[in-house]
Order: sequence, then structure tokens, then C-alpha cells
Amino acid sequence: MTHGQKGLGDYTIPMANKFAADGDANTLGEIYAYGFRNAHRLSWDTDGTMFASDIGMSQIEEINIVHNGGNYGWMKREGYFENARVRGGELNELYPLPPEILSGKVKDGFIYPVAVYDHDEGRSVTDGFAYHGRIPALKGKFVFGDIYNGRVFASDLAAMKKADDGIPETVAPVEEIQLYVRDASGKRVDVSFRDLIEKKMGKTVVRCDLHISHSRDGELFLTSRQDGMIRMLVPDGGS
Ligand SMILES: [Ca+2]
Repeated sequence: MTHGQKGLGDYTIPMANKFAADGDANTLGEIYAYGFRNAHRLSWDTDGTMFASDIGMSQIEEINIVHNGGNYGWMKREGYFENARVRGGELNELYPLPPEILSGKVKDGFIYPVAVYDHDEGRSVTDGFAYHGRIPALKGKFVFGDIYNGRVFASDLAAMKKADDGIPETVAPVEEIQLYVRDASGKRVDVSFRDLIEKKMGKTVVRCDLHISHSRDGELFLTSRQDGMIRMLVPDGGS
């Protein structure tokens, strides 16, 4: 522990970390938050809100707002469900939380996601970003998607922050973004991300491998290792 002093050791731990400040010898100060299954991408809104996309086991995909010292429940929780492992069951089984926990009347010490979708809609949540770019319909939204099937989703940022309320059952609605291109004559043609990949490759693909990145000025790129293309979401010129 360097207490944030530069030049000591290979790195320093921010003293703002809850587990660095609490002096508990049994907990590593490096830990900022825990209880994720596969929080493979972090991003921040302009107000400092930190988001984590967390890929679920067999049922629920999550977007979380990350808090210092927070426990996000895996393997005891998946979404706002109890994992059956807690009761001696299988890891891919979920049970509803007791009503008093689900409604937030009784606290169980876990932090719950602010947006979710289940495996009827996809399989593994992508990277996600707060959008403040040039596309009017996406302003104020958090844009994410599903790695496997390539669907692109959005939730309202204000609704997500409101759902960060200590109540498991409150989550922000998830919308699907309809992608489209313009053909040579300027006509709008609705497409899925899968359509674009399959057209490029000239064959069907099992998985889309969608990933999302963002530019310095907040625009979004959709990529897939399937066809190697970098595609950008752009405002519609209307022509
Ligand atoms: Ca909530």
C-alpha cells in the first residue's frame, strides 16, 4: 500500500477506494466493486456515472451502475433473481426473490442492475456507452447490444439513473434500435447488424460478434470480427 504516493511500487491504489480506506487486512484495497460475473466493459457518462456491462450465466444480461465498495451479487444473484446455487440447485436455474427483497422493503446487501434483458432476446451483452453524439434519436440514451445475435439496444440514461435506487425490481425499459442504410437511389432500407455481416460475407453466420466502440466526440462504431468491417452510426442526411 503506497497511500497514493507516486513513485512507490509499480502502481498506487486510490485512497478513495472503500476497501483501501477501511484498513481491513482481509480485503485487497485494489477492489473497487465486486460480485460481477463477466463485467467485460466499463464506460462513463459525462457526469461521472460508471457503467458496467455484465454477461450473465444462462438467463439474464445486465447493465449496472457501479458504486465504490458495491457487491453486485454473483453467484447468489443474476439480474433480480436468486441463483439456485444458493439453495443447492443448478447454476443455470433462477428463482424469484422474496417480495420484500424484490420491492426493496428489506435490503439484502446487493446492488442490482439498472437495465436487463433475458436470453429470449440475446445471449451476451456488449460494451455500452452513454450517447451524446449527433444522432438526435439517441441523445440521452445508453447504447448497447447483444454480442451473439447483433441486436442493438438503448435505454434512457435518466431512467437508468433513476432505477439505481436500491430497489431490485425497478429497471429502465430497454428499446431496440432499428438500423437502416440508404440504397443507391436514397431509399431507406431497414437492416439488422446480422444482415450487414451476412451480405458482406455472402453467407449466413452463426454469431454476429457485435462490439461497440466510441469516438472522442461520442459517436459510435459497430464492429464484428466476422467480417472485419468498422461501421459507424451516423445522423441521417435525409437524402
Ligand atoms: Ca432498481
